[in-house]
Amino acid sequence: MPVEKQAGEAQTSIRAAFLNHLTHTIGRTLENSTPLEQYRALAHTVRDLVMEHWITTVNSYRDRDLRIVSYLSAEFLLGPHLPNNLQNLGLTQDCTAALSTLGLNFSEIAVQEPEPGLGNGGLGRLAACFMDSLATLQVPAIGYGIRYEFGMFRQEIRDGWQVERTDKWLQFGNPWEIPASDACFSVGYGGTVEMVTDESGRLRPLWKPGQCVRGVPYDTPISGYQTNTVNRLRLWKAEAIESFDFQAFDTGDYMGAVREKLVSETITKVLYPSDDTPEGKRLRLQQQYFFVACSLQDMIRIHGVRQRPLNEFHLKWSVQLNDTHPSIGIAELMRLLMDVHDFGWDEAWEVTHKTFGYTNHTLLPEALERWSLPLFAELLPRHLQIIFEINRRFLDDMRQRFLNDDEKMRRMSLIGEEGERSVRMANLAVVGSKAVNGVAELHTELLEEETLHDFYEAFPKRFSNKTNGVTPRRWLMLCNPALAGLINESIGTKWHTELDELRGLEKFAGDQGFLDRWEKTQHATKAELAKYIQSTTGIAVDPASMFDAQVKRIHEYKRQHLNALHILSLYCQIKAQSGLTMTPRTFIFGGKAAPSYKMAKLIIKLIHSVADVVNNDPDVRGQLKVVFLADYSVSLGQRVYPAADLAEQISTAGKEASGTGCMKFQMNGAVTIGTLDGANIEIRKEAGEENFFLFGLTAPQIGDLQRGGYRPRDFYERNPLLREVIDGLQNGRFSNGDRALFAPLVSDLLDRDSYMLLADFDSYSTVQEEVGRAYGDSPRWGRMSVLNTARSGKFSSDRTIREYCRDIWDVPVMSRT
Ligand code: 26W
Repeated sequence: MPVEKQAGEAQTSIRAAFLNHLTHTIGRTLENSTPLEQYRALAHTVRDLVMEHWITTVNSYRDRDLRIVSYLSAEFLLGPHLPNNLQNLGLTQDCTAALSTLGLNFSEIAVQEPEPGLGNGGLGRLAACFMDSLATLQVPAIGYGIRYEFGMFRQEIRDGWQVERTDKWLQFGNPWEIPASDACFSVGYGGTVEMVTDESGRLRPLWKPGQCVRGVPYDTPISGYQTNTVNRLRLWKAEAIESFDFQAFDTGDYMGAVREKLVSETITKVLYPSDDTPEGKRLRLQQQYFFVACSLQDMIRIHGVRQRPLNEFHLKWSVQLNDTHPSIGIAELMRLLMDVHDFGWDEAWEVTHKTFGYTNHTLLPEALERWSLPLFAELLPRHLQIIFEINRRFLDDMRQRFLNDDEKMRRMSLIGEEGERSVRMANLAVVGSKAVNGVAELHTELLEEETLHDFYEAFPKRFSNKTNGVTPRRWLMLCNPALAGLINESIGTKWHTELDELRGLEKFAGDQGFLDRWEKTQHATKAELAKYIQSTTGIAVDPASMFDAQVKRIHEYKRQHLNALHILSLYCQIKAQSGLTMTPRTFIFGGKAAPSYKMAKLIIKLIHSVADVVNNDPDVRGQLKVVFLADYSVSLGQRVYPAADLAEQISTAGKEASGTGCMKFQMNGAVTIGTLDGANIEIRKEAGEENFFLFGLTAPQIGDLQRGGYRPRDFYERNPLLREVIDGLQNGRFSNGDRALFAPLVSDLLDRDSYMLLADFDSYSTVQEEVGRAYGDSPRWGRMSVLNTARSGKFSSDRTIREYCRDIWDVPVMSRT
């Protein structure tokens, strides 16, 4: 049959190409190669196939001459490329078969891939899901970011504490990237701005930077699912302009010449591992300006290649700012247009403010970026002038509209005057963009009504919501092949690119035969995770127990410690009532804490202490197990999401902008226990109230309680179980008698409790009891699980990207039907 013949051909050619790369690219024989070398040969093999599509994509985009989406993001948290690219090419099976004819195991080779961890968490992973959907929907798009030499730190656990290790992901080269030496640019810093007269006799500002570095682009092909489209992710590396300063060398200052190189390359050395708390560090501002300056120069270059005048820049580009990190781009585009390309102010502003869109990703006030004025003036003197001028014109305009409401002007100013004067990047981003969006309904509402309220009043039409999504290709098909297979058998494969099709599963929710298969599949996936847990932590867990997972950055607002308090309360109950039986549960935690975030690190220690107590007490009779999986990453997420029964989304209401982990869990059939926060609200609406475990105060109730003088100690005093747990933390019961260990946590909870754990504890515990009962009722649980998957269609990043394309970017999306 011709189809089989084709499949045979694919296998043969993969096998030949693999052996060829092993010899000629890696320099090894099959017998003498390590799994890492085999991975590298295989990566090259697959990359070659992707590259062929890339060439055709570039040509087709050129012919279509469409507007290009430029996604500017300081983070892209891609996860492993190899399995994803194979899946997109439809070659997973052929590749697996080809390798097995050589006696090799695909999975063993694939795990060798070092993960490109170029992001902290949600924001970076969202950028990666968006790149996947853009390619799959065949939207011309370029992702621009930073090629950090060291990505997110590797987390080790020593005696229950987090220890950070450098992530040397580039140590053995990166087969997925291609340096593009034809598009290097210079980026200046510091120096002075002088007024000079140009040839036409005009007086104009001229920025003379004190330092210059070179940006070198590294391109990673981003393939779409079963399309020929391959988009480009262009990440910039900083290098010295002259890597060898001959003048310095001639005069004998060899060390000085090399130092110059080191200083320049520092800019893209390392990803800042702080999530939500901006470190007012000079290097971070340097990074932001670096990648934005390179990217805008590159866009202008491409615009020139397309033979377009620059006053049409906004017609050919839509530039999305992934949070404020790249928002200096607004001042930079103004500068390029005026100082380099001779535009007048109005002409430049016309182009600039129609070019950008700004997505906000956080409501935490401490996470809104502000740069101290002296630092800004020192690094980017010309940009500061431009920002002052944007601000002057903007405030003049606002003063007229709002009749000299000084208080309002003070709040809206791009320059903060309280304490040390600062540049407010969110205000710059809103003023300089045509569109502003939040990432979930509640989040957008809170932006409009609170955080950015003055701006919303001034420009209501500029604001919209774009609820986040995740790519079902990685987060269901790739990570959960067993469940995906069952779904394919039941409803076909259209859901791969039209996730709403999962609705077709609803009709099986009452079919006991189907539910049995569903459960069997889940059980097998859980058994795989159990094996991983055993091998990495030494802890034996039972796949028949409920897998209750909380994997995400460790942060007080995400309240991993609420989960821990609840586990301790179950433990205390068991200790008080010997023989007490409860639904067996395995609590799975994973996540990194910012290295400087003391309380988050203490929460990691707390989880380990809880694990020590609970896992080793024979009275528990194995009913509760607690595991912390070290070094949470995209690949580890791919193991956890498919194996979870219960997803913990328990942030303080009003604090989680959206959350995207919740969506990955839901797609894989986990049921959520959660607050009315972020995307939980929409997940519950889609899944149906009866298929979601809701607890806790709402955002308005949290606000009221906070304003009315919240007294956490009252909750402690009223709830004996809570008191027993907190007393135990205080008196060393859970820390081998160490009373000092958790003192900072306890005193924070009793005296401040900014995230209102104690106020929500009661409701959380009650609902957890209900969860336990529901899990014991397998037909009920199975039904809830199937319905969660069936109703997760909204949370595909394809839907999100379609909305951005329609409402903000104004670009067409290819229909696949
Ligand atoms: C400069 C310090 C800093 C670093 C990162 C401040 C803020 C951030 C990000 C905005 C944090 C982040 O990743 N936010 C998350 O974005 C996700 C994607 O929209 C949301 O789903 C999460 O709720 C939000 O916390």
